[in-house]
Amino acid sequence: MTHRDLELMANTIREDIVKMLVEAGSGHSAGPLGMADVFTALYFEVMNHRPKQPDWAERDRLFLSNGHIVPVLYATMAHAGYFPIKELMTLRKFGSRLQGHPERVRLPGIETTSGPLGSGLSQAAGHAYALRMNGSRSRVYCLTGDGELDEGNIWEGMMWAAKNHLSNLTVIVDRNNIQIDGNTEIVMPLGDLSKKWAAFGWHVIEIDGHNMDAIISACNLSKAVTESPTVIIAHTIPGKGVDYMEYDYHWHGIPAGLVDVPGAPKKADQAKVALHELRTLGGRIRSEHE
Ligand SMILES: Cc1ncc(C[n+]2csc(CCOP(=O)(O)OP(=O)(O)O)c2C)c(N)n1
Ligand SMILES: [Mg+2]
Repeated sequence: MTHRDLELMANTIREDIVKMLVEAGSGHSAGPLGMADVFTALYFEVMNHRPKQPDWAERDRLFLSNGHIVPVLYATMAHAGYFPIKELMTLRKFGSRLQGHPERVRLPGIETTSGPLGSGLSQAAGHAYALRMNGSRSRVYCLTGDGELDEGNIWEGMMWAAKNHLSNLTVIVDRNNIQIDGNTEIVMPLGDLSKKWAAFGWHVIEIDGHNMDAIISACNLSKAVTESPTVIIAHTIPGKGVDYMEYDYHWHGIPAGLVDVPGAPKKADQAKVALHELRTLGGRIRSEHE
């Protein structure tokens, strides 16, 4: 796929995220919309995987540590061919394979159960260590939130991964500057994240998390680092693509259409406005059918 096609795929994934959350009547909007470009790059360009053979031993693994952004993972997996796209509309329904936080044993292709923040990096590091012991060439990609870095276990995992020179591990931090109740620098300042990860022994790359070339280059570069694990700090816009959601932490954990939020359309119009914006790429194309 060309990078332009990848950008369009990310936009389609954003539309599906809005639709599935509206259908569920609950769930997280900001993080999933912000990470659609990164997930598209991973599943359509970077990772070595087989959607029709999710347990393929030589696959690269994706550990979603910030489990609440799983709508973007489900939507990307469906478009990559893991399961039918129409199943996305079962999100959060009783008995569905697509729960509000991912469960490894429910849906083939999910590598770890998550939701409780802070555990995924340690799990990913352990898995990377085991792969190396087995002589595997597979890589592990671990996704974390920035607010999630407030969890102490993350920093233990960072030390352990660096100590063991886990160069087959790439962490991608969603640096969107929001968390559940506010902006990260107000709730718990993270300061200079690059310097912190570097001080813990990691190779650090900082990118614009909406720039397809930058995402793909950073992931490829991480494959060439041999002495340490790599962290990609991806600067993203929470709620990306839906103007009234962008940068606003109130959209961390609600879908369009549930509540009136200052600065947003009335709740009855939120879904329609969001989908129209995504379909017209924020007014960059004139009609939804162009
Ligand atoms: C151990 C734990 N504590 C609290 C929560 C509740 N919680 C879910 S998401 C979230 C905010 C995390 O911030 P960030 O990782 O930046 O996610 P974003 O808001 O950017 O999507 C919190 C506190 C949780 N899931 N797990
Ligand atoms: Mg965040």
